Amino acid sequence: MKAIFSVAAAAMALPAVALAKQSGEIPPQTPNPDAPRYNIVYIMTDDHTAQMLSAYDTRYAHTPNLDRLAQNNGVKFNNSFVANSLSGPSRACMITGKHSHGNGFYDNESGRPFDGSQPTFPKYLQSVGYNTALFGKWHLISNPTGFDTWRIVPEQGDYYNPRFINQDGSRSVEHGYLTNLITDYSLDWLENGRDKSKPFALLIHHKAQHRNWMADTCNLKLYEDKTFPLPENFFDDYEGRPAAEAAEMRIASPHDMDIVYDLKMLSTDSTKNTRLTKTYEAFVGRMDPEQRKAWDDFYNPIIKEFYDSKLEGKELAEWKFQRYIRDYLKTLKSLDDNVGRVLDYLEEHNLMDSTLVVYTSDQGFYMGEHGWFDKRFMYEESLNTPLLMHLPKGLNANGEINEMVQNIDYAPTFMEIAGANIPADIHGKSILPILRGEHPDNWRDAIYYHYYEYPAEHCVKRHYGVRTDRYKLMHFYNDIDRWELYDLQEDPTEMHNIYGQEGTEEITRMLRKRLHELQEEYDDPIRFKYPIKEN
Ligand code: SGN
Ligand code: CA
Repeated sequence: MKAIFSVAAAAMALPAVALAKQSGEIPPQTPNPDAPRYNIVYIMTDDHTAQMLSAYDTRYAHTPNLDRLAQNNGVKFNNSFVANSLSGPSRACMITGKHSHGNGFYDNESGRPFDGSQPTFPKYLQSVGYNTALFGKWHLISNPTGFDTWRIVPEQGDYYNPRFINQDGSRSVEHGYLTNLITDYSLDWLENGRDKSKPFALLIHHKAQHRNWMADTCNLKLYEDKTFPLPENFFDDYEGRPAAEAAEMRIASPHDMDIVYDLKMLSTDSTKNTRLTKTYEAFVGRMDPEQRKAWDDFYNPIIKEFYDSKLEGKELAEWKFQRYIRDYLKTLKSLDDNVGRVLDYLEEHNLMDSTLVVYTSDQGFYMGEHGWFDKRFMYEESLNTPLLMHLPKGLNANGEINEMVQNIDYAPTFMEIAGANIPADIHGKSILPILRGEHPDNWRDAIYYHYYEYPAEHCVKRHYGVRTDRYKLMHFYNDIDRWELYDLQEDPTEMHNIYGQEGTEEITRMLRKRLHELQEEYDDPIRFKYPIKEN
């Protein structure tokens, strides 16, 4: 769907980051002859949150294939974070190894394309002899660079009979369900497309689990007999958190979570049309008659029951929550099955011992926590992103990893594996030592976060912050000037903003100092606009 809000004005106000620094070719490489040069399969989904992955949380989802990744020669990261919890910006951080101000891609809605001439990890891998490919959601406006082969979906992509942008610049529409098709193209490249004399890096980028959670017809009937637990802070009153209160991502709100578009309650009575009915009609309008019949056969009885029941208030909010979780899980079933197809292929072709398989998402997501869906905030559910890896032979880490890692770390990790030279201006750190089973003493003790897309859909105000293993300090700025402080040990659901409270002076001072140091280390120009003074 097209952006509802224009952030052109806001985007113009963004610092014109050192654009000159971003451009440029890969410097001549002196490849490390001792590098392990594993193949890399990087599977990234959209909006798949750890609460909905059974390796992390068994309350809702059963994801046996994803869980398989972390079992036997696999690892699960318990402290895995993004640098900017929004699709395009997160992808730009991942591919460059730099925070948003370093790669110049701040937000989705301003329409400013990613500068594809800047160094990215696929280019480094290519330059040391890797064969590289990308299939699926890209979301960086400019066409991909650094890939020998690519095929992407325009913008957010379509679940059914999706449009594709092909490498030769042509566009096509393919019949089928997107999660299956992206996997088909990836497996076909592994089997028939790649240069088998070279190590490879394959990036499989799914649209699933992005809104509006349209499941494949074969999975529609799943989970209808299940009632899922509401998060304990579903009915949050946002006390002491004005930025949270201002956000427009409440499941209970008819404006925010659309009964037709999000929950598929399309009525033949046009007086029941909503803000997003037309968008929904366009989506289901992509289906062929057989797909549409299966869809209508499933949803029509639910639609009738829903409008007959005339639910209101808390009952309606809880009903919306249950439908949201069910649709999300039905969509997830395809994702888990398709990750299974990739693992099966790698196993059947004896590639598991030589291939690092990474599974992650472009960010986490709210599944009713604080009453929300969507992401963007530096609160835990959307700051976190799932991260599971199958490790090839020679990497001896096993089980759970507690070091704090961030999506800016993937690029330097892949570069080190390939034997490329990690550039000095990269922000991330290679996690290869951790994958070898080491616990480096000087590993980071805090992560930095910065979100920019405002004013925009969902109305999440700009903010930056620091998170340590126990505390989080955030500053919401722009049309607000509010600080928030959480003790994650005492208050893991972040309901009590203790900033300014008696007894927090020392920890606040320490966190402000750390925040300032990180802004200096990463050279974030925001520090000149909001200098952090000792309090
Ligand atoms: C779309 C969605 C939003 C979502 C953004 C960003 N609206 O605009 O709900 O926050 O994408 O998501 S929709 O009506 O088009 O579904 S992101 O994952 O791509 O960053
Ligand atoms: Ca996303």
